[in-house]
Amino acid sequence: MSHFPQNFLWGGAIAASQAEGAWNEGGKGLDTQDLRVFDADWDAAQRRKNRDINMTTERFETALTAQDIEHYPFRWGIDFYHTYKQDLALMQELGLKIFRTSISWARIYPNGDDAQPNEEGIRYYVDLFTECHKRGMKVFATILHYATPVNLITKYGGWKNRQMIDFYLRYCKTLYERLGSLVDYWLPFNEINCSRFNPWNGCCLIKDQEENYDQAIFQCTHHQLVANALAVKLCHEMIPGSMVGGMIARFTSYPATCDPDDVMSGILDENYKNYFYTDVMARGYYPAYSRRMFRELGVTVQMEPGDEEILRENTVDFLSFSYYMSMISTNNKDYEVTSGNLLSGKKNPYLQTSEWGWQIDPKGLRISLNEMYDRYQLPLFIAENGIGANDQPDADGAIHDSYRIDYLRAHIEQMGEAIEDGVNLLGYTMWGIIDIISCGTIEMNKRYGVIYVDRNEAGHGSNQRLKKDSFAWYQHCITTNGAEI
Ligand code: BGP
Repeated sequence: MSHFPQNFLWGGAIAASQAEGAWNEGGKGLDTQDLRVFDADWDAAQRRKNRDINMTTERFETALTAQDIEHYPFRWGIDFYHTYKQDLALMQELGLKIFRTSISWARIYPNGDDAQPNEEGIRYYVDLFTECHKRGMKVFATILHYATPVNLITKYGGWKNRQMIDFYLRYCKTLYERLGSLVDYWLPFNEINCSRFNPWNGCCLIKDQEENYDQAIFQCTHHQLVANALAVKLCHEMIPGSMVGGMIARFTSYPATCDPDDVMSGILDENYKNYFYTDVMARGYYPAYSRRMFRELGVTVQMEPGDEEILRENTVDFLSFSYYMSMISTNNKDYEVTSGNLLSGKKNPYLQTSEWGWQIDPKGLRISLNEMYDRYQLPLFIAENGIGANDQPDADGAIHDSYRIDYLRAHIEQMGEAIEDGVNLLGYTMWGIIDIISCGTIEMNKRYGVIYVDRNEAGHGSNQRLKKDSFAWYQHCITTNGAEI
């Protein structure tokens, strides 16, 4: 028996920079993801050390002129730019109702400040989204999924400069004008809370150039929150009835024990890592607890006259989030630390972890859905969920990813429970529906897809697509609307 409404949007998600490749084709300019370096020969320790949560001047300047593409995986991705028709045919075979991807800002405005948009870039997304609809899929479009035109950093200083709001809104206006009839759900920013946990991806900061990193992070965040609100306003004006959302990376956290100190630590983690961002986007104002957060960080956010009205009058139509794992909250240093999406945290003794150390917690998804719906009474959308694993084809080329089926089944079960709890859940776009470059670790071997891509961490391989065992499983899940998983 299915808990899911008949119009539930079963889908899959990717991001332009992690999939398209064609980094300098079709008129595209250089963007921040093209500058992230990776070496397939790095061992585990070097991979951990070199994860560029913080970009450096030296690495930035080296990458600006680098012509080798092997060590810049986002420059080749899985060549989705050229293979999207075959890939969407596979997604149609899966039975997807909706496809989430991001639009590459540097394909539309190669330098971010160009007088005119790049027509070839617009045409690519018109073709891509038209192909989605032809194959029975709605489109969930992320306007900015980290990849910002580099010229906006070198010439204007990136998101620290309030002028970025104008450049971003001009980009939004072009998208609404030229793609408005092809997009069903708009998302201005992917994981707008990422700026705190990966300041390069989130807000293009180069750590060694910042005297007060936290100050820069939260000023950039303010500019993005204002931009998010103005993107909502503009979309509603240009496309009446449009659905424009907000998104965070959901860092669900539990108190390690019933010790009141742990409980308070849990409240602060939930507020500071999650709710600060969704409160501003969904309630329309900076929450009272943010004053203490900023005081303790030594941050003073510079607001301009009118900012508070912009935030209050332009809240989002739905909230979405990525959900992979959960953490625990405590000030007790004795807890073992484990990895997670965008951050590390303390290990929960009741949970298993993925190969990359992320704690697998399906019930945490039900908890997150209940808490967010109860807080805002807004429709919710799970924009990302999945398990990264080093899938290997066996002798006959099959990929038996039973661990992925187990992970997805457990999380979809909990989605059904949340809907039974009364949560209005619009849809679910499984992350990395096809293998793509990992955003956090830049590894091709951290695979999420139900579709395997024959490409190694140096970008070599046939680039052929293979259906994993999870392909047929997800296909049946969709066919039965979540009843038979
Ligand atoms: C989220 C990003 C995605 C994706 C996902 C999985 O934070 O929005 O782009 O990368 O994390 O993380 P990773 O690719 O690092 O395994």
